[in-house]
Amino acid sequence: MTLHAPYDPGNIFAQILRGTLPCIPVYEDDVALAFMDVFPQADGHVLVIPKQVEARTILDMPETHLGPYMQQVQTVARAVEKGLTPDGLVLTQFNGAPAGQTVFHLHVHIIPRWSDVPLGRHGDGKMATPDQLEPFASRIRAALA
Ligand code: DGP
Repeated sequence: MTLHAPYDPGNIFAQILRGTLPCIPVYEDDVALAFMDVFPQADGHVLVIPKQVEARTILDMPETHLGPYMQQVQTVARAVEKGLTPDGLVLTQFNGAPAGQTVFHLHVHIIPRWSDVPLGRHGDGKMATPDQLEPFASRIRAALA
């Protein structure tokens, strides 16, 4: 995959947006959907993706959609902080395969950090089960309520 390529509507996150693949959601409005990452680098690792756009990377994102989307990234980041009380939060966003991107629909990772817990590697590790993810999702949802 190159940095510049046509948007593939069959990508996993597009399927999640269409409802043809499941996810564990924490937040949704007209602008963005946030859900648990199934390969979490830490407990409570959330992905926030924009809706109503076919943007593979930050470079493709229409300017008029970027501001509202980033506002919702902040909304979810605040809820992760309130719900899980981590010591820190890492936000990451990869553009192009050489940069580490594996799913080609724009997304921001929100990764809680605790001082004494090492960060898991990006794109590594075991797939988490819904039972493992749901307790963190419900605390984030409660923080958004
Ligand atoms: P990136 O490598 O930045 O493109 O991030 C893609 C992330 O998406 C990665 O952390 C793993 C996660 N992921 C991959 N497939 C799925 C899936 O089917 N569902 C969910 N919830 N996350 C996925």
